[in-house]
Order: sequence, then structure tokens, then C-alpha cells
Amino acid sequence: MAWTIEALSDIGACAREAFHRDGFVIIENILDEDRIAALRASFPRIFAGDFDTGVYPDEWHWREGISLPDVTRHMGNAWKSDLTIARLALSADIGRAAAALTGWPGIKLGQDTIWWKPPAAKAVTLHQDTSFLDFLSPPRTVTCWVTLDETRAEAGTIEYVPGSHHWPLTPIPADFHAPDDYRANMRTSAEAAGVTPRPPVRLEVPAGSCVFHAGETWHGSGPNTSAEIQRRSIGLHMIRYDAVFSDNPGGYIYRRYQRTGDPELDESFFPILWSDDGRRTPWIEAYCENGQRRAATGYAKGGGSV
Ligand SMILES: O=C(O)CCC(=O)C(=O)O
Repeated sequence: MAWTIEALSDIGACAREAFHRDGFVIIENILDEDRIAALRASFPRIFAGDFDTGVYPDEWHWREGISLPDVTRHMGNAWKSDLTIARLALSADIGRAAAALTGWPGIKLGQDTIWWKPPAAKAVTLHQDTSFLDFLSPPRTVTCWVTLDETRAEAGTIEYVPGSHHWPLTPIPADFHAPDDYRANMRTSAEAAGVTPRPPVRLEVPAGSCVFHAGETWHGSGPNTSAEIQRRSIGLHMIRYDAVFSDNPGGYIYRRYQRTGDPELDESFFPILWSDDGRRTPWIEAYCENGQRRAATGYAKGGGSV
């Protein structure tokens, strides 16, 4: 089964207000020790190419013995490869919380991202996720970023510029990994918009916490300057369940899954996590157990399988 996450079952007005005011909201302690340990155990396995399902993730940056030791390790759509990650990434409660914060009627998983920033690993440039989504209509996303270590400023935690979700959208950054100055694009954008950016908030929370951020919010992370703190996290990028492919070019992962002449984002690749009309992709629960996506006959109400 995908995980039930009690701490996310009731998103209140305060959380919604913070999300819309600042562009992000922090919710601490959503995962217990066993789940944190299980997810951490997946990291060395998947980066070594040991996949539960035998299926490669959609993106795989960093391999032992081949890649530079000081860049942030990064993988996209590891839920297709690792069933522990799938149990988190396909949780109905994460989808429901995303819907409660955004006001969207239903939520699909667009992609997960696995982030592993060991000591001495370099920065991830500040950016807006929505810049990458021109190929979707509407081009909107919301992210749940889950911590697997206690996050610390000096260990390259994620950081947010409060209120920056109201700034104009900028193009995809050219220097995503290991930029010379990871805040430079953000400052240039603020200047162009005629705003003085508020100081970035560096997230310092216990392992097993999460932060939801709007796709328009400027965020990224500095270098891990600590001697021995690992920074492992999982970002779940979600989209509206009624989003379709636009006619604009691009979409280097998502577009691979477009059927010819059909703008729909097929649930086989973009499962519905939760919707206010009771739709949830039926194969999710069985997939989380046995790694098989079998055709099912109908929608499961409230997150069960049929
Ligand atoms: O973990 C990081 O350093 C960056 C995370 C990020 O950009 C995201 O999940 O959208």
C-alpha cells in the first residue's frame, strides 16, 4: 500500500494562508523513524542501479566511479524503480494536502526527484519549477519536499525567497547544478521585476518533515559545507489532474509519455493521487506491493484498490 500520512490529513486555514502568503509552508514530523530509515536505505541501492522493479528511473544523474564527487546526486521518477519510494510518492495524503493548499480539484504525480547532497557537494541554483512546464496546460505545479535528515543551513538545506511566487516567471536556468553563484538568477529576476527580495529562508527541520512550495516560488540550495552531514530529500512535483500537454515544444521527460495526437497525460505514467470526486488511479496500491501496474476496472474511492 502507498503510505497513509496522518499528519497531512487535515490541512487547516493557517497552513493555506502561509502557503499563499509566502509561497511555501512547512509541516514538521510527517514520517516516523521506520519510514525515514526505509527511505534512506533506498538511496545507496538506487544510485548503485539496484532497482526493485528492474526499471530505470526517468533521470539518473550521478554514478559511483563515473560522476564528479562534489555535485548533488539527483534522480527523477525513482517511484518507477523503487517500491519504498513509490509508497511515499504515491500517497493519497500528499495529494490531498496539495489540493487543500492549492485549491485544485485533483492532483496527479508529475515526477519525483531524489536529492542527495553529501558533504562538499555543490549548490543547486535558485529557480522556479514552473519555468520548466511550458509544455503543460495549465503550466502549474506544487511540490512536497520531504527531508530524510535533519536539515541544516551549513549542510545545503533547501531555501526559499518568501513572496517570490508573485514575481514574473523566468526562463529555465542554464546553470542548474553547481553554479558559480547560486542566488544570481534570483537577484537578476528580482531586479527586473523591480522588487527587493526578502532574505532567503533556509529550512532547518527534523528528518521526516516536509515543505510544500508553489511552482512559482524561487528556491534552491547552497553547498554542503559541513564535514559529515548528509542531506537526503525527496521532492514530489505534482500537477492538476486535468492538466494536458500544450502545443508548446519541450517536456523532455513528460513528453516521452504523450500518445500521438492525444493531449492527455496518461495515468499509467502520471497517476492520480487524490481528487475531490473520489478518483485515484486504481493500480497504485497493488503496485506498491508487487511492482506491477495491472489494468483495473474502475476508480477506487478514498484510496483503496479495486
Ligand atoms: O533539494 C534541492 O536542493 C532542490 C530541490 C528542488 O529544486 C525541488 O525539489 O524543486
